[in-house]
Amino acid sequence: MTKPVLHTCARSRGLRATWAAEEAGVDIDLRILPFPPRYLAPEYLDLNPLGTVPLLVDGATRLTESCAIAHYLATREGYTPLAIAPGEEDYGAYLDYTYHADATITFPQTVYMRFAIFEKDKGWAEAGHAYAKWFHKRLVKVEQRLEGREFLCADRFTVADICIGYALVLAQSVGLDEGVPQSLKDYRARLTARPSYQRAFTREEEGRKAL
Ligand SMILES: N[C@@H](CCC(=O)N[C@@H](CS)C(=O)NCC(=O)O)C(=O)O
Repeated sequence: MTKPVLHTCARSRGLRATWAAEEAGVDIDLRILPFPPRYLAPEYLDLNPLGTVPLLVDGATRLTESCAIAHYLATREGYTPLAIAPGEEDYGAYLDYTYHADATITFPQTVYMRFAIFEKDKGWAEAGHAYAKWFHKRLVKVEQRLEGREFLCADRFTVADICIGYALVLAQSVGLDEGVPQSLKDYRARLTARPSYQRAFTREEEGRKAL
């Protein structure tokens, strides 16, 4: 079997993939790029014309969606406890929270980042802050799901926790933590205390420092 190559930027959504690789024990070739690669590593566009990270290349298989990559790495050689198989209780919830993470939660976070941080001088900061509010309101589903639960699905840690957990990590690093409920901060603290998260974070930081 080939060794999967993960192209990513430290602390980007690719952290979902680096973290999943550590949890699943998949030996990946981690290639850290400067951010944004579109401008700082234009040759990357030959590999991924979108210019986005992460990109996973595994033989002829190529994926550019962080949550799909996390699920792929967890199931590359068959189902593992990190994923939930069809027929198992919480299979639907597992899919739902895994997709929910980027499509519904990280989406308003990135609009906030663009308008309120990266391009705030263009006069769009107000729109950015409106998306911050939208982000906070959208946490209600995860907040309710975790009432009385340690993890999102099947009473165990899964890729759904990685995908949602990353959005909460991002919230903290981009100044969106004020509107995050305490229960979700506690959940994030449980997730980021995992040795596999720590290893993934450190690997990415080492790659970033070596640029
Ligand atoms: N839905 C994709 C989004 C990928 C994405 O937009 N990644 C950001 C970094 S977190 C990026 O590459 N931004 C730089 C750019 O668009 O040039 C995923 O979950 O991986």
